[in-house]
Amino acid sequence: MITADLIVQCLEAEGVKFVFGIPGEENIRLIDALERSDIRYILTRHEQAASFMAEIHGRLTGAAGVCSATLGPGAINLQLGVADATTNSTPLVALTAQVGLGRIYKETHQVVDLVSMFAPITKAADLVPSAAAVPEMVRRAFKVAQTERPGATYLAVPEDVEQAEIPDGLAPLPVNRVYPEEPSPSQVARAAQVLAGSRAPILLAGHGAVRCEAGAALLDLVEQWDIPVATTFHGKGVFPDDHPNALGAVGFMRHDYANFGFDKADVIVAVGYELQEFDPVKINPDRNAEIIHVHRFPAEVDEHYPVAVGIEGDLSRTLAALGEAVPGPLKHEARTTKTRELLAEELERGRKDDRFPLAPQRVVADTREAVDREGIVLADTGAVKMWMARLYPTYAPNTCLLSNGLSTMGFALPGALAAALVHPGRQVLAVVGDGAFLMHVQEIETAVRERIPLTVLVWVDDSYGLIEWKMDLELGHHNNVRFGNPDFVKLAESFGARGYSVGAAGELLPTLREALEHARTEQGVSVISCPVDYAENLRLTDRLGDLQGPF
Ligand SMILES: Cc1ncc(C[n+]2csc(CCOP(=O)(O)OP(=O)(O)O)c2C)c(N)n1
Repeated sequence: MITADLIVQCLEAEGVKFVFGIPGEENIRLIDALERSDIRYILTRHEQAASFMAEIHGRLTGAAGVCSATLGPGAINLQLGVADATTNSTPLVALTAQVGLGRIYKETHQVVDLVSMFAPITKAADLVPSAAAVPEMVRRAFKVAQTERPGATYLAVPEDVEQAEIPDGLAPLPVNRVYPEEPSPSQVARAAQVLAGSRAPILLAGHGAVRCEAGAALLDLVEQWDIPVATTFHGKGVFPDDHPNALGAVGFMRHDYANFGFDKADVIVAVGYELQEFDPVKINPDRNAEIIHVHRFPAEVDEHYPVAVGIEGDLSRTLAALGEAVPGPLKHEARTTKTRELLAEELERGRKDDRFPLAPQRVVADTREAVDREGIVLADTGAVKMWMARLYPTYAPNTCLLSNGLSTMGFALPGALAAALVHPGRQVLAVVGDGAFLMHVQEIETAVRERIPLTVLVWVDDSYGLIEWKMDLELGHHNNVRFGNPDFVKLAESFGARGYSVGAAGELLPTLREALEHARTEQGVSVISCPVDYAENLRLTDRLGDLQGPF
């Protein structure tokens, strides 16, 4: 046995089902050892796509997704998804080759200091110095990646270490889990005191609430207290948007409907909120709301996030303890009704809007119509994310996935492949701008080859739309954002996939349904190109600017 075999044994012991990546000369033995295991190696067409696949795998399972690359250029290509995972609190383990220990100390072909390059974008980055270190180092990489607050970890395996014969007796270490603590009764009592003096409390559910599966406890507490609940973009779905207490999502660049719920709030109960999700200045600009911070770890310091009480521990048990300490219902002046009406009206107007190119609201409404409650939508970064995040009603956690920590373009298409592997049988839809689509269009080949069902809805505006929007807003004009596009139907067909082009508003919904059905019944791969009318972008920001609260 050589080190490569031991690494694979350790991955199996961690429960790894997939490794995403591209091999290189320096890790062929690892790839070969994977082939002899029960782990499925998904060969991708870009290492960056492999890192996004591992990230979405980690996001949906809570267990680290694994991506792999060769040394130097391959490893560097993994970095965007690795950084995205860390900033999006998602467990991921990146494994790459490195030049052998026999030459790493000198100027030598393809050497760069990978550990130093990965250190700032991971929770831990290390070089594996010997076969003997493998069981401990792989176990630690997974443990650190998966422990709250989760993120990426990195291991570099030198070529000569990977090939080394291993001494007898080396085996994977047993996997242990880190269990959350019980909330401190004295902190719960302090929180109860703050709530007793509050006239307008509001609840904010963030990404941590999704990861820690606090949805059921959240629902119980909100119904008991009868207070409004907003989610972050990453929290979407942890509280169902069709519940009467749901305000929708906060995080949009302007004062959106849900933000009005915070205008009068004097106490914000923040459950699993991480400040990287969006700047708390958006919900507490005047710093007059006190924060009850409920999470597995202490809050980051921010002047707009004044923590009156921090409770660290299991989120569901903390919410239950708060419910026992404060029976409710609580009085609150913030009203959900007006916010909910505004959201519903905007979506309803969109549903009936027959213009071509399509109104963004129409695309969101039809997407919601085509995807069932458990179906997973991945919305890429751009204006498309803004429309989906604020308007797409979400009913279950992890069914509307966005990148709002690093806000990277390009993750949604490769991520959709991982989502389909994790949840075969569930609908999966990648919703991407035409800019982001061409960043990872090559993974359509991966989907076709590996028979992974994939449906991609491309919002076509021939521009980096979000940047055009921002330039128009702040500069009054735009430049260097417009581009041309290929024929998306022919492009899809050239990969052996189906291509659809939406030519009228009424065509979108039946096309979405047909493509999703093709994915379900035949593991089909489809690309739908849908022209959108981004004149709505400025209209939206103008309208929100004119909206007067509080309500
Ligand atoms: C990898 C990466 N590059 C650049 C950006 C900056 N950026 C954010 S949104 C955006 C435009 C996205 O364009 P497109 O994918 O066409 O979507 P649209 O905004 O038109 O909906 C850009 C360039 C980013 N977030 N990530």
